[in-house]
Amino acid sequence: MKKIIVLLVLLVSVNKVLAEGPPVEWEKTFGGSLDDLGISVKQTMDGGYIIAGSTNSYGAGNDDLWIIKVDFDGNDIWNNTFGGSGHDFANSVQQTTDGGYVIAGKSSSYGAGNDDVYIIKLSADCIDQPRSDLTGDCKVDFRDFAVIASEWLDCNLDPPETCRE
Ligand SMILES: [Ca+2]
Ligand SMILES: [Ca+2]
Repeated sequence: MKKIIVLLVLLVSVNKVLAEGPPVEWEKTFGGSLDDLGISVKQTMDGGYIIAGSTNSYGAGNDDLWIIKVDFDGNDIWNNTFGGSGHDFANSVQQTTDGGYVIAGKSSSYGAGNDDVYIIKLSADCIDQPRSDLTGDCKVDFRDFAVIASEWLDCNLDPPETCRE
């Protein structure tokens, strides 16, 4: 009886080891003919993903820090390289509460010599800017109201259009 239980336990654990993981929803590659590397990825508020890494295929020469924004299905929304003629890498990326992004890495192109800490802050994505967004942060909130209010005040409470040249 003991032997049977041991055998059953073994079978169950072997089954666990051999179990397949979840199915692939999508997979993508980004890059050119030289070395390109993803280091950090995070899901973003819009359901897409932000990826940080480095590219030798594009940019200013040697490795450049490479940021890629993809949508929910992994389609490239935008991408950008940062760095100079030296070696520039991203280590980590995440979205910030203002909808922008902050990236940490290292750069030998800039700074005091050899590798230096390299931090980049990007503002929020603004692919569809609302018409009433006057502050350029891609959303309509009290800051836009403050801009309108100050325009009316500047115009002695007449419609601001009448004060514009
Ligand atoms: Ca490549
Ligand atoms: Ca570079």
